[in-house]
Amino acid sequence: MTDEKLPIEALSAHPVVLYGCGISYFTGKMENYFKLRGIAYELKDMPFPGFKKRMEKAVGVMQMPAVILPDGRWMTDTTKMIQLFEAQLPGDGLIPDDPRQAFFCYLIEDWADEWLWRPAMHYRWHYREGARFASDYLASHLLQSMMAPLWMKRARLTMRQRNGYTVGDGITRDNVAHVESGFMKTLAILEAIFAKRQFLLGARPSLADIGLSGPFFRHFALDPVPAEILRQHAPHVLAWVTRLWRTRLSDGVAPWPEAWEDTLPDDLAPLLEDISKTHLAYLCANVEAVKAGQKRFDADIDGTFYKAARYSQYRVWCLKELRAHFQAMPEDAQADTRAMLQKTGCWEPLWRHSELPMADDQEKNLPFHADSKMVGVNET
Ligand SMILES: N[C@@H](CCC(=O)N[C@@H](CS)C(=O)NCC(=O)O)C(=O)O
Repeated sequence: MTDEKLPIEALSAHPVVLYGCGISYFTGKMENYFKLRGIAYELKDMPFPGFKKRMEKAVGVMQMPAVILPDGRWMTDTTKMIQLFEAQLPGDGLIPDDPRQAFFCYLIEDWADEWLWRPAMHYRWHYREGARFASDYLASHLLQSMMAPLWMKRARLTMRQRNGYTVGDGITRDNVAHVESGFMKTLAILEAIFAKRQFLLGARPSLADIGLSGPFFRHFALDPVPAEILRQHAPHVLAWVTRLWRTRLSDGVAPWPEAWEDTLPDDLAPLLEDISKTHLAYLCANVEAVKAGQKRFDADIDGTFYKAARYSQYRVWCLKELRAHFQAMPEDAQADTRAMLQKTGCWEPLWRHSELPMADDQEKNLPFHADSKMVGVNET
């Protein structure tokens, strides 16, 4: 973690600028974080194509969102931005003091960021209702300065997103049913959890909830097709989306549960099993592809074949980060965590590959500079 200091005092007088857009996954995650933490922000549309050069110059990559601090510094990557804020903001925040609880927050956040991205993009761009809604929004908010008729901007956006993130990222006619049944399975697990308690770990919101807000706030609870699924099958999940959005730590929230067993109630086990079969299996297949220098790879995920998915150098780093969080724990906490990971099938894939194909010092300067993007839509 960088030791650069954030201008914490200035945050009370000057809002940070959040460049992104009102239907974006990671912008929505950052908005939930800022609201919960009481950090004032001003959301601004990230205008294309003009913003690209500015952002690449400032932080190395073009992706949403970008945060500009009151002192003018730019940041990117929600995961590392949140960790930096959490390390420097005063008071109890969103990362539990108990390292075992914290580890499961990091794991759930990573799964929500990287795996649930796939069904979120599928439901938005595969269905005509979703693609119409999102392409209209994006064309009119982000592509205003582009000289082309609206229909053409919308068609180009839809094609870009499908080529980049749905059919172009391993989803085929044969596995659409798996993407959707996987989503329904996850939803059923979350519905059972939120029918019983307010937030993932209990009565207090944590980093795990913020991670989950990425896919849910601006995608599943907003896009026409999944939003109707939520209304019909997961009303408690829908209630959690709005609960998180209106919760402020400053209004007083419950303390962290004292006993670690209370934090990881039995009903989190099915979630972890799901994470092991989907996200961790995918991360391992991605490691193999990056090692072999393959820009595209096929993967068997939970018995279903994903064809020609895009490699991701960034997601190799994600796996490295999860391991680093585990290794940073004291030994007794490692033992408890390991037992839970073994019970749920997460342990083996976490360590399957002893060597990770990382670039030198990869992502070392996040959140002020990024070396790679989640997937290189324009690269392959
Ligand atoms: N790891 C990054 C991911 C950010 C990201 O991928 N954002 C999407 C939009 S929500 C994006 O800008 N993708 C780049 C593209 O489509 O070219 C984060 O946590 O901020």
